[in-house]
Amino acid sequence: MSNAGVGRGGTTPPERPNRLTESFTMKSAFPNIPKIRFEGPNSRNPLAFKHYNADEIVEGRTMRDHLRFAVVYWHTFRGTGSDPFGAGTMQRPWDDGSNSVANAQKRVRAAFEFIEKLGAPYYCWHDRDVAPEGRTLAETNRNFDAVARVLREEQQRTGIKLLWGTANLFSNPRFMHGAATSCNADVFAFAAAQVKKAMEVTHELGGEGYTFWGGREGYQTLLNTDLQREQAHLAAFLHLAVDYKKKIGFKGQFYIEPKPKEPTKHQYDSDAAACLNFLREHGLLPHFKLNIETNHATLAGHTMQHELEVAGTAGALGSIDANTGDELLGWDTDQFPTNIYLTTYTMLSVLKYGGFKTGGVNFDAKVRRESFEPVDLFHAHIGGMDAFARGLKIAAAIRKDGRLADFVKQRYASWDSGIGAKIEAGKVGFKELEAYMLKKGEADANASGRQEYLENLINEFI
Ligand code: XUL
Ligand code: CO
Repeated sequence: MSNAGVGRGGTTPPERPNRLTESFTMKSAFPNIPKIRFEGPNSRNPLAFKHYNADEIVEGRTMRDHLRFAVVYWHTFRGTGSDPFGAGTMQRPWDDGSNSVANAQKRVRAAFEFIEKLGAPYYCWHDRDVAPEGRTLAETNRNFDAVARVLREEQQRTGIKLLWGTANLFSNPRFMHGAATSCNADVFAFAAAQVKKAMEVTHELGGEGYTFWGGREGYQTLLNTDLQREQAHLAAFLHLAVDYKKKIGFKGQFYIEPKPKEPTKHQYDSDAAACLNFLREHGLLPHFKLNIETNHATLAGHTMQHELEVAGTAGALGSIDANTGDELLGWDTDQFPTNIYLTTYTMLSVLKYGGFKTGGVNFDAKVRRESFEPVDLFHAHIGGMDAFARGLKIAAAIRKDGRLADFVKQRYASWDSGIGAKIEAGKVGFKELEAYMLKKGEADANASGRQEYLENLINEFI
């Protein structure tokens, strides 16, 4: 009973929204919305792709395989639109608002109808997004199993796959001091039991990865925090997860998702460099890759491109959470990505490091509180997918053109022979370098960095 409000040709004006009280009686959750198709850049249909053409080949691979789009369960099917100043606004006629298992199962059908119509090959969840918590851990696990059965059915029916699963270790008040880094050892044990179960369900559903984001693994004040002990506990927790992964034969990729703050003042997984250092220090690097999120990068004072390059040069670029922040707001607004420069730079880095293997472009993004109709979910995802398709095509064109890569190669030409090659090969020490420079008297002249030329070059392709 969703009023899509927008016809195929895009000429129908939006109808009046459904009232929130209207009960969901129809079989389809999105009855007025067709399967989203590629219509090309001249289409004016808001429910069509202008650039994402799943079967189109770019650099020898289909767009579908390059981008591996995923829909998140948490924002898209559990987001209510509430904020600290007001109640939820979202119209979700398929959802009765209750915390029952039956409602959770019904919601799965709506979710898969959405993902199928959109044509995204993957989805992602937290354990608590898909199934309600019970009074005890045992009851919670039973709820999870009951909903996972429906998830499996819908995966089989549609061919949609699980990109990664994760455990929500931050919403329940028991996690107020963190999960693996809690001062309360029982909470560590609870978190371990929860991750064990979430890994099992991910494995059962054929998940291609499993993500650890340190929700409250950090501190609000150092006055009450034993930083050394908390970080050691986090490392121990991740080692236990690696051990359990082997025990159950789960072959999916483990990811760490950096974020500097929110909900805590400081999170231990604050940015890509901090995560890599932590993983290396604790012997975990071979078992993890990074899941880089745009809005987390900017909260850390970095660009997405910076975080991707830091992960990529370490051989640890695994997946991305695609969204964007707001330049004027200093928090995690999780908006859908529409900026073509952002998607171009993102895809330039992704292609440079060999493309996604187990990861993909996961829309960890939410529609605005004011965009409360079901059709807004389609507009948001279509826009994000088209923005990434354009980013992919532009990045491939820049790579084919070759001027950018040639410029960078040429910029470092002094390292390809002579003294530069000797330094890189480790053949000279300070003594030899001094002798070299005493003989030469002055360094060769510098060349321009040509930033403006390069920015113009990028614009030739946008
Ligand atoms: C929070 C965030 C999470 C992770 C998964 O900012 O990005 O949703 O992606 O826990
Ligand atoms: Co995320």
